[in-house]
Amino acid sequence: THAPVNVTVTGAAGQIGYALLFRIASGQLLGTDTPVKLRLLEIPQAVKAAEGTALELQDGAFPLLAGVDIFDDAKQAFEGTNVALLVGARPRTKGMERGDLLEANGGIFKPQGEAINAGAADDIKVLVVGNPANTNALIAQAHAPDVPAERFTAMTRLDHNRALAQLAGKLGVSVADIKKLTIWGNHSATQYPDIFHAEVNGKNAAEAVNDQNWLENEFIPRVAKRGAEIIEARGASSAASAASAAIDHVHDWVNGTPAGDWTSMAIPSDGSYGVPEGLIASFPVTCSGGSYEIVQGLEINDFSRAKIDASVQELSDEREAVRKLGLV
Ligand code: NAX
Repeated sequence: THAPVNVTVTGAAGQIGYALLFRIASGQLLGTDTPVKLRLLEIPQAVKAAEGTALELQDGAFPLLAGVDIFDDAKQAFEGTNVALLVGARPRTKGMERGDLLEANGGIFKPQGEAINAGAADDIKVLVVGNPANTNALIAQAHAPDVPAERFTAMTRLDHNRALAQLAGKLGVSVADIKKLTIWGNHSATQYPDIFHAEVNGKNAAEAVNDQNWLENEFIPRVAKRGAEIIEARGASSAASAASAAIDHVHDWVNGTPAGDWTSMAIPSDGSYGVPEGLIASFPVTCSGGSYEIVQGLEINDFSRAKIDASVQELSDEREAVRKLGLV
């Protein structure tokens, strides 16, 4: 076994936090030979609720859980941390303009970026889940100049997993039969789930589907609007599935993607596929040895190009908006 890995979770008392913490404590984030120390960050009003969750974590008697500490101060919460899951964010409330939303989240992700810069471990890996996830990641990254930029990522794995499930359902196969699916762009309604390079039991998925109408008018909108569908059905937003995707994202980043497959992560663009450098955009990536690489050389057809460009344009607009607010 290794020394305990410090994992900081923000928004720990929220609904994603509640689903996420038990999965981490059980060893599903980093592997079943890696003990973890949890560092929970909450706002002062929610610290008591986080303490309640910590009691339940204790009652889980998880052999890999080496401790739980609770903070309402970012500097302390990120001290020595190896993995940071930034879940807590300011949701959009009724009548809120986009500028207000970005500004409110700037008030959260700027100090958290600074705290990561000041005190996190050298091998820090950051996953932003709290929305608008891509741009929140950009803000945090901008305030952590001493941390390599590529350590800041945002979550599109839930979208990836949703797309896998929809495609498997359409073709009557298991999700395990599908490989090389990609989410491109922003974690928002403009995201583009791409099946043109995906394989189903070794055959091209788009050819296996052979139904452009389904692709355009059912699959893509269903994946992109799945969050709203869940809210409608459940009366609350996706929580356990979001937590599960966060586990998958970090697990694969740390432990690698399987040979012959890739996953989707929103990462700082290096200019690949015409995505402006620096934008935190979702790409097809492979992971190995604790780092990731964008899958290169995929042919992008006109249909995909237009969808990718539209989502990337939205990311550029968000970056422009936070630049104007002085947040990046
Ligand atoms: P909840 O409202 O249940 O929990 C959020 C928690 O964050 C609250 O306990 C709150 O006190 C805490 N918080 C707020 N500001 C904080 C700060 N500055 N420091 C520490 N904690 C803070 O929301 P939940 O359902 O858990 O969702 C969390 C975030 O995930 C939301 O922004 C949501 O939009 C986002 N999602 C992102 C997804 C993705 O795929 N990237 C999917 C699921 C989810 O919608």
